[in-house]
Amino acid sequence: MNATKPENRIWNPACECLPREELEPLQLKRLKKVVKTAWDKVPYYRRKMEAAGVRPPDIRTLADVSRLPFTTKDDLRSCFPYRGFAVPMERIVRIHASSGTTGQATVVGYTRKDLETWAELMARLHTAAGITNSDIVQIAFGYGFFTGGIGHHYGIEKVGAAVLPVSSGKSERQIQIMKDYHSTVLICTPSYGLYLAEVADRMGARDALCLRLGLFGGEAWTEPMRQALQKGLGVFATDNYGLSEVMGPGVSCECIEQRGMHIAEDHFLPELIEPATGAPAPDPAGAGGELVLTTLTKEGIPVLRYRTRDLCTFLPGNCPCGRTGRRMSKVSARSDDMLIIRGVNVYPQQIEAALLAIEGVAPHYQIVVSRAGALDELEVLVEATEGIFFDQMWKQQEMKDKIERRLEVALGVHAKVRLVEPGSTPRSEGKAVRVLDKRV
Ligand code: DLL
Repeated sequence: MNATKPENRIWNPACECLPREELEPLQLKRLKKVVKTAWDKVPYYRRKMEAAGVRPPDIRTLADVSRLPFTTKDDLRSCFPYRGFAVPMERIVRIHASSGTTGQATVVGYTRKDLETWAELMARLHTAAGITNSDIVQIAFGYGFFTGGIGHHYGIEKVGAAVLPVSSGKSERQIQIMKDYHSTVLICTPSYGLYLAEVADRMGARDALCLRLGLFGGEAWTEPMRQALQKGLGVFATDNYGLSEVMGPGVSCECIEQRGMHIAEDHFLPELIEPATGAPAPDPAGAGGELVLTTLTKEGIPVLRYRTRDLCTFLPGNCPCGRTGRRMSKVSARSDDMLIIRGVNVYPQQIEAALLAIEGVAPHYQIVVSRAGALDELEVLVEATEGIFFDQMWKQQEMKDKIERRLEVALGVHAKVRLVEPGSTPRSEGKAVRVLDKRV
């Protein structure tokens, strides 16, 4: 059963509900300052700005941000390890880094003030999701260079709830801890949350859990996945977004309305662009675009116009919760996750949404891309629920045909479906790897 919607609480109404006519001058003041700091203190930024023919005094309005050059992950990699820092090492008190699995790691340094800002943003996020000082919060994100575990940790402490700093992995032990310590909140990736629901079921522990809230982030997930998490864990599930290059979690978060993630606009200036051209997205509330972020207050590593590669839209209208921060939709995909199958663009999340809308399909799947001669082949391994897989085998062909038809309508290209045994696709303890691309 889904948990009930929590009460609407706001951690810092003075900042989170700031009227836009006050927010924008504050953003402009901070933007000018961060651009000047980047120019003065980080030779890399000065070179890029000079090449683009822009200097700090050219930033007179918020719209002038578009005159600044973009920063990409490769740019940050080129500053490895510390060349992007804008303060001397004596002022850096924490270092995080990306995992480096896809290339040179990107390194982020935080001053004491940056850590205070981060904890404040996390406290806003946790309060927005319904956490109070009575909660017992199990953090099942990895602790370490990854920003998920430690980032959430300090926000929970600031709110005054009790943290169980369990970190990720050892899934049966996670469930045992949930039972023994009466955890009321679970924080992890959505894919790990689903796996934990499955483990709880297997252990017959579901009814012994006291979870009421689930805060999920770190990877893209769909609305049907929210339903699966809410049902599987008995939680009220909210999304939260961030990236290590600009801070970690805390950039944006859903409130209890579950209708888009409020961006902490007093600390990050968001833009939406067309990924192919870099021009402003023509229809931010419709087709949307790639999110670009500029940090407005970070001291250790200021980041100008970071291309996140995350695709989303900006939601129009005000949120009933009272926060004024612009809301971004759930991230629909990463532009670099796009698969081109026989000339058609396919995103893993389109497959997820189509699959989970079909009854009898478990929320676990894997996408395999291969090449047969000159043609790309898309195969989706889909786990059927136990009832269908074991008890109603005659239904399997019917189910497979139904999924293939649904996928073809959703994707515009044929995908071969293989129904596989429950529990047989890979489970993740962190971010799920959904695509196995055998072409590369
Ligand atoms: O994943 C920070 C984080 C930790 C956010 C925990 C939320 C919770 P990175 O490892 O640098 O940082 O990965 C950042 O993950 O560009 C997105 O592609 C993806 N991502 C993060 N949160 C979400 C989300 C952390 N809620 C990259 N929805 C980002 C969709 C997300 N994608």
